[in-house]
Amino acid sequence: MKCTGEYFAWGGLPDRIILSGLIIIIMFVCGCVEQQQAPAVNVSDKEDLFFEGRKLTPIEEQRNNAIKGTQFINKETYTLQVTGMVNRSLNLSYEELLAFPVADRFLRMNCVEGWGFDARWTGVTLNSIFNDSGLKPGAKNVIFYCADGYSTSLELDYLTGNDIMLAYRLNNVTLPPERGFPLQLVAEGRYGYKWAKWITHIEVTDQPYEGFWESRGYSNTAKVGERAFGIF
Ligand SMILES: Nc1nc2c(c(=O)[nH]1)N[C@H]1C(S)=C(S)[C@@H](COP(=O)(O)O)O[C@H]1N2
Ligand SMILES: [Mo]
Repeated sequence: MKCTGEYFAWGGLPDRIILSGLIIIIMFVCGCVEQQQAPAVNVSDKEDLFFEGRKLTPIEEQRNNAIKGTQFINKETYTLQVTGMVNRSLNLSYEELLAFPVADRFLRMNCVEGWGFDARWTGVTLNSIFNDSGLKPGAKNVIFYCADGYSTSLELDYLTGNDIMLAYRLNNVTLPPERGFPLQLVAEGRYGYKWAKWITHIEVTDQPYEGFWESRGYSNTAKVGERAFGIF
């Protein structure tokens, strides 16, 4: 250690203090730099914070809600079943879902608890899926069954008329597991409890249906701005 030895031989006590100080500062700075190094991120997986000129709520600031916590679904083995009053039942893989025409929209999600957030939603419309499956005359409702046992339903006319989508990307990143990977229903204009996550099965029916929260007293229409529970 020629260099260090020379410094120590040359320096008096104040120099040593200054040198030690410098070394500590350098170590500290190096430590900081090292801590700031994030794991390699895929640039295409970087979250969008603006979309079509509008500000998005960062995912970190978006709340989430689930009756049984996060479900972890294996992309390789996952399929979305489409059954009931369709001409042809479907069993769509994740790759097949991504291959449909892409819907991409700015929309707000509002939970009945009073919180909400603005996000960019990207996915496949139910119209695209029903275009493949066909729909039998007389079909009225669509039930969404989820991996955690949750379920909810919506009127077929609302879903087709508003070109409602199943999202697989949120703020332009793959839907995170806690947010419903692989699919969350983007129930525009309806309360959060209609935004089913971890959807595994869609059933088309002519029967009325009450989902998890609906069978516990929450409104089955769940329109944002309308009363969602009891008389309040
Ligand atoms: N499968 C499943 N989907 C669900 C729920 C749930 O418990 N399980 N909670 C609903 C409720 S009450 C809300 S407010 C939204 C919250 O969506 P987020 O977690 O993406 O913010 O998810 C909805 N979808
Ligand atoms: Mo909710």
